[in-house]
Amino acid sequence: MLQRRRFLQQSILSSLGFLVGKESLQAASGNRSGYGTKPIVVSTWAPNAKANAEAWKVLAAKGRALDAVEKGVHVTEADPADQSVGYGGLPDRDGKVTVDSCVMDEFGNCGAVMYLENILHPVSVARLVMEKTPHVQLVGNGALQFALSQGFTKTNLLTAESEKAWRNWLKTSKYDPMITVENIMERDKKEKKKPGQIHNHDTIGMIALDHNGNLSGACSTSGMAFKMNGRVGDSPIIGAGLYVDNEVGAATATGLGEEIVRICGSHTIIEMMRAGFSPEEACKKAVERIVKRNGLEKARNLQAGFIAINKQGEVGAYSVIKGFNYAVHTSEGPYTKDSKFLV
Ligand code: SD4
Repeated sequence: MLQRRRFLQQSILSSLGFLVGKESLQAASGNRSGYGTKPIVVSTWAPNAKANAEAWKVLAAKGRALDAVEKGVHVTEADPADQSVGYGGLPDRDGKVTVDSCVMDEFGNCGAVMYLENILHPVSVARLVMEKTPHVQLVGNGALQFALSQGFTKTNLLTAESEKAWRNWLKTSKYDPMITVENIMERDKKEKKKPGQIHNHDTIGMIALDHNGNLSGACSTSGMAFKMNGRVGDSPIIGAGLYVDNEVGAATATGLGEEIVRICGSHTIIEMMRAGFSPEEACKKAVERIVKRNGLEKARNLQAGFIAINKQGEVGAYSVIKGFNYAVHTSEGPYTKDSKFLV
């Protein structure tokens, strides 16, 4: 029923557009609550509102969505307080910070770097892989050599705080990517942090729709803390951590990468939106696949969260368990929102 209503809404708006032109259609569909808006930028996790603010500068100046997401992601990559991305990221079990990143533009072009060390802005290297090489993905030392050849310089990404956390972890050496709400609350209490301050999953996935109605996205992470050396998650995998189809929408992910890769999460969401589901419904469908595969009991102990926007600038999100949130910035200003969750 809802689907039908949405379809009718869209058909009416489309015929309006046909009759009175594109600008009126935009006005009609513009900032109406429950409907879409453009330009718009959306990021995984509320603290990434600061990254959105930077991206918004590009969008507000009628710039390209791709430039917006690259600029926006730079903020989080350079922020030592975010221990899941770039500088200050938690290292792997060998004490090495290895970063993964990708971008995708309105033409379906994409680029990615994985298992890259000592580079502050992997998202920009990913963009150059897309723009300057015949390839889509570069990994490890090859990615590093390419970055250096493009003028990037080496930066030690391991901060004293993250090194301390790693040395602390070495005492037990227990890899625990299964994060329950209870665990998070317990850790908050133990570390005397305000609830919600611990974000074991803090990867930035950012998607944007620009003034011209074009979509792009970027994703950047240092991956799961204390992962095996060489491990790569979903974030730099096109179709898993990020997907953009300029006819349909854009989606990106955060959380336990192995689960997101298994269901090709972001691409699944795009296909659901193509089939007529709203961004929120599409994200929910992806979450349902994860939960179905794992069973309820196991799913209760893992987190994966998705955000999506469609071509109209409508936003949606969904996660497996409680605790995922996201940040949005439009011409009406910034806001953050708690995602709905399934389990
Ligand atoms: C990964 N999806 O490497 C990433 C982790 C993440 O916030 O989202 N961290 O699996």
